Amino acid sequence: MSDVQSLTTTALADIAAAPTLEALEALRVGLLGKSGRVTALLKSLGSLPPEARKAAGEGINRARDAIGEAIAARRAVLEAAALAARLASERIDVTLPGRDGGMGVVHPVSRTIERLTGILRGLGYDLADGPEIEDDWHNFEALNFPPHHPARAMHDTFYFADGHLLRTHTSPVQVRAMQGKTPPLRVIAAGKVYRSDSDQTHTPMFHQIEGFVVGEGVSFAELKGTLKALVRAFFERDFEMRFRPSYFPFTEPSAEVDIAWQQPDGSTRWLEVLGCGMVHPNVLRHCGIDPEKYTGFAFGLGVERFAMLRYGVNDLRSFFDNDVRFLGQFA
Ligand code: 2NL
Repeated sequence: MSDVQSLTTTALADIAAAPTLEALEALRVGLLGKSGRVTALLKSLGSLPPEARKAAGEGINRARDAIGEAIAARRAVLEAAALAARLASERIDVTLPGRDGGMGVVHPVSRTIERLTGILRGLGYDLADGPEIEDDWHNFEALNFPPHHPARAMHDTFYFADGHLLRTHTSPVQVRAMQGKTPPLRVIAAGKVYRSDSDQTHTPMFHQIEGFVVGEGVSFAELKGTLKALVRAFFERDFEMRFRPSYFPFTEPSAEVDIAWQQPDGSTRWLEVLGCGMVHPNVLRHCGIDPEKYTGFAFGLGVERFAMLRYGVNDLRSFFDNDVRFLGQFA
């Protein structure tokens, strides 16, 4: 009996002093586990004389119950302390202000489109929209590109297996805007175009803005006046401009427009900024407009080129890297 008494006294002291849940569990296994000391005492009952077994058994059972209760009580204390420590370490101050992601800015390509379309809307043009996945007819045929004509090879076209393609210019939008309409028409189209071309000055996707006017007696003189007004309003400066003869399948005559651009060293050089011309009679016919009654002019420009000139960007590809350190400068 004194064995049980001293075992219990030591066990209760150890349990009360157990510093961690792991230490407490080790004590439990050592006392109440399969090969624990209390378990061993119970097993030893059989070697006692029969008349002593009952009292000894009751004593050991009381010790076992007392030890079990002490372990449970200590575990509750240690668990409460562990929870409190965890809550303290993971404490979140919900009254702190949130981390600010910063204010976004409009992409310089979008800003340029907004500027150019804003100017042209002020000149009375309507804004048209159309699909980026086109068919051969709207992208080429209607625009007077004959089948197998070498001008098609100038547009490095992305084709789908079923013969559809990614539009190589915004002109198919213009075709759709002409179809079934009665002049006078003033329409602009702006958006993404795709050509399989990638180097310092070409990206496989870029942006175009095109405009056309179709009506009775529309002339090249009006085209020149319109483009002078557009360039002047966009750059907020006057430029010397020249119209250089060129070729597009969809216009005749055609011209490329250069502006006299001031270099940082003070000298000027001619920079090509636009393509334009009088809408080819075949294009009008394809769109259901009578070329004997109506004429039209049209022009097209690369948005990134205008953005680079206006904002002084020298690498076209920086528009598409999505580096916020670059984009953030256009706030
Ligand atoms: C360029 C040249 C141009 C057009 C686009 C056009 C559209 C129709 C009919 C006739 Cl529906 N023309 N668009 C005309 C001349 C030039 O773009 O260098 N773009 C970047």
